[in-house]
Amino acid sequence: MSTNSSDLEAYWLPYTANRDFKAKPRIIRAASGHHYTAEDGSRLYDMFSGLWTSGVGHCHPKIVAAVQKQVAELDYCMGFQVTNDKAFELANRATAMAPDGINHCFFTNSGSESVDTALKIALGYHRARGEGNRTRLIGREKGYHGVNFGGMSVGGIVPNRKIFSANLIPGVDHIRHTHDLERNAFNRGQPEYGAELAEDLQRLCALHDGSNIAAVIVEPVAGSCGILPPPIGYLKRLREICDEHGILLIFDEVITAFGRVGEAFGAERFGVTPDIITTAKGLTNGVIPMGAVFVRDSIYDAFMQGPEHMVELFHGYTYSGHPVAAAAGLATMDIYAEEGIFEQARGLEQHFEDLLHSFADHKHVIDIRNFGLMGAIELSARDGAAGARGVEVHKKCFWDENLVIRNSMDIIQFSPFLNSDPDEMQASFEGVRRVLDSVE
Ligand code: PXG
Repeated sequence: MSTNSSDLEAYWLPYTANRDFKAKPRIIRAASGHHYTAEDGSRLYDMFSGLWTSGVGHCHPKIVAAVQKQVAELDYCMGFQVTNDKAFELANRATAMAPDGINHCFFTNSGSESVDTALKIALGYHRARGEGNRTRLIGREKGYHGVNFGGMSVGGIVPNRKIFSANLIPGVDHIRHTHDLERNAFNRGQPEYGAELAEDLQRLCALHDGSNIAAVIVEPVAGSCGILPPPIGYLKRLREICDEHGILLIFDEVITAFGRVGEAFGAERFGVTPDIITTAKGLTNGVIPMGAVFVRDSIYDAFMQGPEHMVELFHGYTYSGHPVAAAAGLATMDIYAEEGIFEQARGLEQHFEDLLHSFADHKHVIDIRNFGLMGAIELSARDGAAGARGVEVHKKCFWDENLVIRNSMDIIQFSPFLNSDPDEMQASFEGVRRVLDSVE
């Protein structure tokens, strides 16, 4: 039996073209700060900060030390009925950063679990208040809310849903997406046009009757579909319509929370407070898997009734509030505060935006979108081979320029470190330009 990493058959990679990958694998064996080390020893600059996860850089010494200490002190303890000290500490720290009125959080292990947890909390909340008829869930076209059945159902990315079409959860509908190449192409930051698309929620309230709708879930800035910042005024209008009909508003901030848009939460940056916020990724800087669902006090309070010996919410994961993950989260919160990470991120926005938009005149580029430290360059598709140009750019960046970027079909995406060095950022985009110049 072989056990070395050169035998590639056993591992079925997620969201990856397995056969193509295994023909010429891209395998990382180490990381430090803003760089990866590949198997052959080459050093690569990470233009995606992990997978939106590792905003303060890889192997940050404070997180490494906290995890090492914790795993030797308390590796695990059950999270049901008995739990650990670090989970409480992290809940206190993280909720202190949340918008006013949001002072409770529920721990999960991923963004997908956070989303499904949030949807369940929304349904349970209405039922606890005697509005059990509010069962309908509303997502948005092009939304990404992870891969579990609830999140996939409210999500709006077609390839993710296609083979499960008949198995999605019932009672879900979608408002229209806000992508508008005609009116908003090459816009910097929030698009000027499209606030009126929030009225699509009124259409669904008229169709289903607003009193039957439990919650609406959107990403404040849609990420996975290729960065769609909210049109100016759009989120505020969604909030108003939700209030008008008694619908809970859920912001999926798995990407946007913890500095990616220059504040602790997108909610803060956009000045719109949802009822529930889902997070993961930046909660622990990606070091140990963990997610958290933040809820308004009124939601938590609605569950805290009935006999006190009874479980209020029949939901939880074996690893909810895992002590080692919580220790990583606490160290991450320390770094955010001590190193002024969100301020650094905010300070890099203009430079990042200028670098991205310097590609506007490139022959392959049909749109550029950005907000905070989230950016996308959309390339035109080759005739009859949608996605081929994007993946070629990804691979050439890796092999020819020692750069890790992501592509989603023909959209190339960037998630710089929150504490990027401006010169390194510039040099990395020069590499991307050489690649774009070299592909057909
Ligand atoms: N919600 C949002 C908004 C996300 O971005 C999830 C939920 C699911 O999280 P987990 O931890 O279950 O993967 C995500 C995940 C990309 C990309 O290329 C983004 C994600 C995952 C994979 C790729 O933008 N985000």
